[in-house]
Amino acid sequence: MTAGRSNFDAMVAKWNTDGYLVLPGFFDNKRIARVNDLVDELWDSRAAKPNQLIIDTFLGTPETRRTRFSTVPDQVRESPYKLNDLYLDYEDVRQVVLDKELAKIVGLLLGGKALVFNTLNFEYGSGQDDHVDTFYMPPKQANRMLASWMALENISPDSGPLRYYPGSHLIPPYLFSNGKTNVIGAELPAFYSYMKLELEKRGIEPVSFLAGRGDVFIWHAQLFHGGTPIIDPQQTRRSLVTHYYRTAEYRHLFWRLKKVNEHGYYYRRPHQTPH
Ligand SMILES: O=C(O)CCC(=O)C(=O)O
Repeated sequence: MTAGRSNFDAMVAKWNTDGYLVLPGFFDNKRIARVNDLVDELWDSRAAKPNQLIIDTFLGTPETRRTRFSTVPDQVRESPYKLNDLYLDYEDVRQVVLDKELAKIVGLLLGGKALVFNTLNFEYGSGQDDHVDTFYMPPKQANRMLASWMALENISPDSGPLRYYPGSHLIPPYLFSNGKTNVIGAELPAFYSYMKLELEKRGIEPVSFLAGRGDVFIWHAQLFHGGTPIIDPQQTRRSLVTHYYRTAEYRHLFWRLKKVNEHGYYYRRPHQTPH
C-alpha cells in the first residue's frame, strides 16, 4: 500500500476524530503466512529448542499464568493464550510490525519515529475486558503511544473479535487514586461507571472488527477497546498486537534502541518475568 500526502492528511484527520484507522488488506498472504508459520514452528520445537519466550496461558480464567513457553504442555494451545514479545527474537516479526509503510504511518500519527516495545500473538479471542492501553504502560507524553492489530486469518463473528468505541479516545483520561492512568483493580467499578456515562453523553456504541486476513487496525492508546466474548471456543482468531511509543522519548536509552528502517526502531529489553 502506498499513501500520498493527501492520503496522509485524510488519515490524520480521521485519526483525530475517531481514534483509529483501518488499513484493509495491508499485508499479503505471504507475509501473514510467515508469522503463522513461525508460531507453529515455535510450538512444535519449544521443548527441543528451548527459547526465552514467555506465554500468558488460560486467559480469562482463574488458572491464568505467565510462564516459560518452552515448558508448557500442548493442551495450553487449545485455549486462549498470549505469546509475548516475539519481536525481541524474530526478524520476521520485526519486518511485519515495522513494515516500512506501516512504520511510516505509525510515525506520522505519533509525530516522530515509531518504537516497538511489545508484541502479543493471540491464537484465540482475548476475551479481555474493555480497557485503555494507558492502564498498563502509559507513554511518557500524552498521545505518544498507539497499537496496531493485524488479522492473521479471516475473523469470524463467533471467535470473539476485537471491539472498540469510535471517538472514545477524546474522553478525558480517567485518573485512579494514584493520580495516574495506571489501573488500580479495586477502583475499576468507578472507572466503568465513568466510561458508561461518558460514552452515553457522546452517543458512542461499540463496533466489532470483523477483519479479513491481512487487515490492520491501528488504535490510539486512549481508545476504549477489548475482546468480545468467545461464542465458539473451537474458532481460532489469530492476531498480532503491537504497541508503539515515539522514539524521541527514549533517546536517553539509546543502547536499547535498534533500528529496523528509516521509520522505525524496536526496544531491546529482557523478556517478561514469569509469575
Ligand atoms: O485482541 C484483543 O482482543 C484485545 C487486545 C488488546 O486489547 C490489547 O492487547 O491491548
